Amino acid sequence: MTTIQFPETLKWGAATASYQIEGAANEDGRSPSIWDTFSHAPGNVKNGDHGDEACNSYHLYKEDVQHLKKLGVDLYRFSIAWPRVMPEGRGKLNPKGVAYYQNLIDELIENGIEPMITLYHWDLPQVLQDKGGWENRDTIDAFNEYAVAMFKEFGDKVSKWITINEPWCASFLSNYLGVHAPGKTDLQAGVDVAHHLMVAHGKAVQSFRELLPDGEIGYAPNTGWLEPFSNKQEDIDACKRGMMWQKEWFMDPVFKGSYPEKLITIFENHNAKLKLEDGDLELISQPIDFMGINYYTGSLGRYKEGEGLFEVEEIPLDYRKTDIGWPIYADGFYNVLTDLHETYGDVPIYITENGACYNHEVEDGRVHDQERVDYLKQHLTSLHRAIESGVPIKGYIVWSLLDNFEWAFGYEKRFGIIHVNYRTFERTPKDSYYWYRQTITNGWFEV
Ligand code: JJW
Repeated sequence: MTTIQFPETLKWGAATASYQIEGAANEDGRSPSIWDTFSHAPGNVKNGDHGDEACNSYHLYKEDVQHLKKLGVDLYRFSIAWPRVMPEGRGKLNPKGVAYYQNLIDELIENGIEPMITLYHWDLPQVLQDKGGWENRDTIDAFNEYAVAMFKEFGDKVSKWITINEPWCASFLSNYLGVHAPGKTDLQAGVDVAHHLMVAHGKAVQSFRELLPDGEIGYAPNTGWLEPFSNKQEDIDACKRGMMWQKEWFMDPVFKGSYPEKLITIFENHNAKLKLEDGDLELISQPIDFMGINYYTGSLGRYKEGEGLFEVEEIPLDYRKTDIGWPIYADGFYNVLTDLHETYGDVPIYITENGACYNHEVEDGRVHDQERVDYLKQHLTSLHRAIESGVPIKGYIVWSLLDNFEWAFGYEKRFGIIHVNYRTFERTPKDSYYWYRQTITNGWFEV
């Protein structure tokens, strides 16, 4: 037996996002988001699922907070639904929407849990999409207005903030690959949205410094890991190009004040231009307090002529896959974290998401999700190795507290450490919940 021991200062958490758990889509003055539109249009989401009811956390938040309390986490990462608090996209606040988050925050604090707020977890107000959404630079100002309002409403009680969740998903996956809302397949739209999201991030950070100088703010990019199939230079280069799309494209502008030239050229070769305006890079590269990292999967990468934008094919070999089909690659997690540290220096890191999809059901009141426990053990071992290697890891936040609406996969794919019955909304903690609770209590586990 080997003991994997974590520093006492490491913060433990669990995460969710508004559209995935809240439901109450048409209650108390919430307006539709692009995900309401997208999920209600046939063919976009598995089984025609949508977030109208989701986990009903809008009404069951007190029960959810009790599950967090028993779990013993330091942090709860949740997101605010922009169309719930600002139904017109900008301007007037909706008092009932604001009250929901005020109540949730109070409930968390009373129970000894620190809130960590994500401002944008993909539910853009549809009224803004109707004017071009993130392709339109006006949305940058709208986001700043919304962010400032939230800093003013909740900044006295909440010190940890995340601007944008997974900008790669919100831009390229949503506007070039067409998988997520608004479902476009246009590389230029992907490049424009990616850039505008980052400018919006920078603008919100600037506002944050004025309003909440003592708080902490960051963003939460997602990245996998591609390990070169061989030591051939063509495989090494292919993996670098593939990684650049998620990693350097969204991190160089923040930490180096520039976009990777290689990628600008590749986009240009596909008729998509990066449109920079004066001051954009200065805004994006303002110092932030931490970087959030969302990590789930990785594989081997090999050069293949003409394969995708970056001429790299992914080879999962015989790695086991989770129930969503993503290869389990825990070494990639260690590789990403040490690589980020080498590339960008001592920026504090929170793992803002890591977790696994397994679709176990309830049997006699229990959910035996040993596979999820194994996944968490493997990835927490990688995290421990990264900490031992000097990567400044501040916290680990599991995705997700609850089974929930997994975007284009709908309710079929379960990531929770708590099972949700979508008919009754009953919550049943899984074996992984109890394992995580024990690990948090101990500060260590054995492998
Ligand atoms: C799909 C890539 C080819 C969420 C996808 C890539 C290939 C056409 C999980 N993170 O629910 C989905 N998640 O809300 C945020 N992260 O397709 C939180 N990334 O398409 C979780 C990535 C993802 C994806 C899903």
